[in-house]
Amino acid sequence: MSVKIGLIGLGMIGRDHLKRFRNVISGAEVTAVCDINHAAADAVASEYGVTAFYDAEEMINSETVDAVFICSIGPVHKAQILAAFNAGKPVFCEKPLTPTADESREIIDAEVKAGKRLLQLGFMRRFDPGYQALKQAIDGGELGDIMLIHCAHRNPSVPESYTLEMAVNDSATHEIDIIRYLLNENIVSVRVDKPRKKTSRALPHLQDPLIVIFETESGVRIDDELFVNCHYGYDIRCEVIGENSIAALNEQQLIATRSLTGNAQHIAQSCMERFATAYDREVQHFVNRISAGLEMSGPSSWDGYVVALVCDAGLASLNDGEKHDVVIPQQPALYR
Ligand code: ISE
Repeated sequence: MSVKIGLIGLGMIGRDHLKRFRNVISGAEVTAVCDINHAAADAVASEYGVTAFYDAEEMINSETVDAVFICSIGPVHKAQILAAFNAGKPVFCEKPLTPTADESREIIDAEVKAGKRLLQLGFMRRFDPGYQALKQAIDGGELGDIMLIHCAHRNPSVPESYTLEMAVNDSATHEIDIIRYLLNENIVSVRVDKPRKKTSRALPHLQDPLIVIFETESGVRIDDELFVNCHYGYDIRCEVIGENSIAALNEQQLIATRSLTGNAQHIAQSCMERFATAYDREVQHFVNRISAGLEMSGPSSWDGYVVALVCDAGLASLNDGEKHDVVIPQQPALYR
């Protein structure tokens, strides 16, 4: 029997997932969509032949949905997640879990009280074949002791609504999660450097690029270049420096073109393009767990909470330029 999905939030990523459910995912169908923008909800509902809702809680409690798929903006995640928990329905939530760690803590407490994992968080990079191969190389020991990681997070441009804080909460959040995933350890400190030079392509309220320095429990040092108006493409780089050898994400295209102008490879222009496979795989994973009657697995609320703690420290550093420590409370047994 097909899992009936209620999808909240019809922005760019919400619409991308809608298409994914229609064209790629098996074992599930979107039966309802919800957006506070009535016209958007009505238009998408009629295009897809599904029910439109304007109120998330009403949709979550409706019998037309078995599972909740949250693609709304971060500030409304907490209320929607807690409503889904109350209705006993599994939840997929796009990152960030919540904009602050305090709100994420409330979600942890509610899930621990429920006694089972009800949520999969949308840290799609964990499902990317490249990052998975990097993890395998690290876990297999062939790189030796890991000392440094160089990351770059480049977007062609960002909309006017993108704030300086979003460089940490919305963009660096991906590196924060993937570093923990790759190294199997927590980040203990964070410092944000604001280079004196800034791209003329950035809107005046932004400082772009930024460099973020993280340190992990064992002392691995990570630098993360956040350059969200790089102009040329959506380019995500990660190079892991081990004592014996170095491993890095490769170029993403299957072919390269050789011509009079040289050797060329297409560069993705959006996260939807660059991480298409990862998105497909994370959503199929969510559906498969529900179909099999299993608890949620993969990136958890706990991961979202810990990332939010690092982001809180990152925002403090963005403000004062100092290094900030991250203190992580004991992990509840549910997430071990
Ligand atoms: C956006 O929200 C994403 O999640 C993208 O993956 C990231 O590259 C971008 O910087 C964020 O704004």
